Amino acid sequence: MIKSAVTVSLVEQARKGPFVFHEDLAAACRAAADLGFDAIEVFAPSGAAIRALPLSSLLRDHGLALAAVGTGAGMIVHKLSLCDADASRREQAIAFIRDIISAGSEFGAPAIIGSMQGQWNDVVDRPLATQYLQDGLQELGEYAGVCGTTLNYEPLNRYETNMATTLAQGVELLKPLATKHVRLLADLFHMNIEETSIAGALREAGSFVGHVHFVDSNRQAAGRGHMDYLPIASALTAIQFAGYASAEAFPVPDSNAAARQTIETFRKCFRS
Ligand code: LER
Ligand code: MN
Repeated sequence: MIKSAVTVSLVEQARKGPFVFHEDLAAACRAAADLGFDAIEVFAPSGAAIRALPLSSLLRDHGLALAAVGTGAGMIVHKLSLCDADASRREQAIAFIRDIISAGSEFGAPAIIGSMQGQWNDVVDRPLATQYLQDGLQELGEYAGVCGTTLNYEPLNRYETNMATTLAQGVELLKPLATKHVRLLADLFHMNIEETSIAGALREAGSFVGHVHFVDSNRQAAGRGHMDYLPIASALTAIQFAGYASAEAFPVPDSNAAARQTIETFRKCFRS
């Protein structure tokens, strides 16, 4: 059964980012539980920052799970990426992500690699960047397996990456890897920009889909844009997706209203 989640960002530099809740983890957990969400997804500054949170007690007290942990602070705050031309910077990127994988795994949560995948450029051409990214995903996927969790690789739209922008390109990137612990994150906002058919792309990617960012065409809460959710919900059901549909959306008009709108759309899609 598909489960619901809502994002909470604890990264100061991502204050204007597409996260439903910002800063106050306790308030976010209370609101998520009141609305009936199954889980929260946390975007934190680092693995150490995750360990320093009162996450166990908040999750337990509110009957919530941890759906996933984001790694984007590595890019936003430290400008680290898996495609960096400098080997020591790539190593720092790997170390940063490993620590988040480890911290998330203590709660059974996978980590997400979105912006930290990086981009190819004049210095690191596309084949070399692809090699660096695959090497990084292989190492980090193996590590996720050792930690008893998985890793979700997220294709992004063309304005955020020039690596994989569609699920099919994501599958192409992951297929040669020896590790089977890396799966795809299907973010409906990015897919709305890049895919010919969102439902078709989900069906094609099938069991590679490990996590969904559940959001509308305008990156607002599901139900506040012009996304056609019916074929998307049918595709996710058809591929027997049993992970999280996690609301990664702007807090418009405010966090609580965005969360409420999301769970209403989620129930229409997956619980009726
Ligand atoms: C970035 O646009 C995004 O969708 C995030 O999930 C990546 O960390
Ligand atoms: Mn996303």
